[in-house]
Amino acid sequence: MARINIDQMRDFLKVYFIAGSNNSSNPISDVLQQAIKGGITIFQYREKGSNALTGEEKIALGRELKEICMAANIPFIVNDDVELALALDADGIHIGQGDGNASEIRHKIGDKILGISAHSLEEAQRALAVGADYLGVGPVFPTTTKDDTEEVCGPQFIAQLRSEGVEAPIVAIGGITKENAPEVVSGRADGLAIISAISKAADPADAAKQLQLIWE
Ligand code: FQP
Ligand code: MG
Repeated sequence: MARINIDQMRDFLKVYFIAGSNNSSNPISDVLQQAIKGGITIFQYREKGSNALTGEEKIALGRELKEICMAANIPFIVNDDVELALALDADGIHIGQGDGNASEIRHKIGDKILGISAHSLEEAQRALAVGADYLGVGPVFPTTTKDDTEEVCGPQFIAQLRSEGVEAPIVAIGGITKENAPEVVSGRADGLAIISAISKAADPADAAKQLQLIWE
């Protein structure tokens, strides 16, 4: 298999749902299935934070969520854990700036999708130089899901990266809702990465649908 094509990557990023077992009071496999019905285009398994599963339980849930994604034909990405991504034969991995040597990780995963978080032009350029298929940029708005985030950059930071010549696929992350998503689209992101606005929605299918409609 060859590396993913840029246009296909852009399409997959449109509605990027990220979640783990602690992001909903309902079983996350149910939430994922509803989100898929609503039209999410890619999923990241992020099992992290308070009460997160570890060991065999983390692997078992990953296997279950991967099966759901496979059946729905959407890519299954693993957050941080390269060994888990390989063990589950995930479609890809997402890493941040503190998650290890990106170049070594690109080597380990072969042609799987590699997403890298970037908070500056330099980080973006370095990520692309070592073989990132897409960039995660944010937080574009304040978020409560994660407490160790960088400063809020605003959706205009993505527009700035574009004007500085970054043409690679970019997904925006952090505090995105259906209300503020249009600003993110105007900032020329290729996609919206969402945790809470889907996982904690009363109706995750409808929440995903509303976000997907922004691209229509
Ligand atoms: N962008 C994306 C994506 N996914 C992420 N998980 C992050 C950014 C954040 O390592 P990181 O990555 O800074 O924090 P954590 O590992 O706690 O998530 F682009 F996919 F939307
Ligand atoms: Mg990380």
